[in-house]
Amino acid sequence: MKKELEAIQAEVLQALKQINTQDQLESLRIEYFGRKGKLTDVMKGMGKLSKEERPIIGKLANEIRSSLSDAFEAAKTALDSKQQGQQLKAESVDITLPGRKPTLGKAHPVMQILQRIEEIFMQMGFQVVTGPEVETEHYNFDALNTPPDHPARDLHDTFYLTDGHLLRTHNSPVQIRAMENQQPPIRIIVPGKAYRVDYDVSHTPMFHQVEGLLVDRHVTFSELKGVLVSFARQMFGDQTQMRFRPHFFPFTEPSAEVDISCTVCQGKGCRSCGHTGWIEILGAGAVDPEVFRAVNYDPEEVTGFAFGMGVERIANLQFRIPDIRTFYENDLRFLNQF
Ligand code: 2NL
Repeated sequence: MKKELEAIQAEVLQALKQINTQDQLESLRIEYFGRKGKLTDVMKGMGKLSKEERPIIGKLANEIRSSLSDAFEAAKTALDSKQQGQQLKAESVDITLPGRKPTLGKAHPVMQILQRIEEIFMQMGFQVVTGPEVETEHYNFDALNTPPDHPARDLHDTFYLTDGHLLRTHNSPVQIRAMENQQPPIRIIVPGKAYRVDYDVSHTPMFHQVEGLLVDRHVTFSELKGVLVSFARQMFGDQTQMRFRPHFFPFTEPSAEVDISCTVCQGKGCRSCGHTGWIEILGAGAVDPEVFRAVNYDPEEVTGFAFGMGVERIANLQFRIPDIRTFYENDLRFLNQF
């Protein structure tokens, strides 16, 4: 039995040297120390020994058992640290690699143009004013001398909400509110969103407008012209020419549509300007006396001019985009170009 025990000890110590994983170690432990293990089997046979032999073999068995148990413990520790070393190596980070560049966002192309327009008018002394996008018929139409049967009021053109509310179809209502709240002189621009039932290459149901209003004593059409020419030359370049074509708006009299010399061909005529050399950029006029009466200004005392422009249209010209709907598809491949 002594020989058997010593043989087992040698066997186990030899086997431990071949162990590579925790699983192998555990199988080996079960093979010898488990309920049906080889060492356990030998120990079970101790009952058959004589009284004299039993304490000697028992002592030896306990010593072997305990020394093997220590050997297992040592093997386990060695495997643990080997495994940890491998894991650290596998998960190591190369701190000399360059970092990932954070992508910086920027203003939407329509906003870039809007900001530039604001900058130019602010520098000419205009204050930037904003107001509600949900309006009443009074502020959007009545106060702007737009009769009840005017086509602009049509359900097909205006987004009507409940309780007599609507989405403003232009930014003029903000200017009506500004006139109600302060006395002349007034020199403001109103940037922001407007809404119309319209959708094609040059119209989206939501679009951006900048309207401008100047009211004081003795304001004339020539000041309107001076302000607009100055704006156009700063926006489109020093060589830009401007022309006023007679037009009609309910809220201005006289009214004009305003063209600039084509930014593509410098007025020579090309496909962009329909071979006319001119491109329409805004509408303008002298404020109609009826509009002044609606805000309790005396048309005998003050005069003024107003204008309105579509921002997407200007962005279109500046960036040469054929279809303005692409501004609102939010395709980053498109937007990242600006
Ligand atoms: C256009 C034309 C225009 C105005 C807007 C205005 C506002 C008040 C009084 C008088 Cl409070 N007029 N606004 C005047 C003329 C033209 O816009 O084609 N916009 C895209």
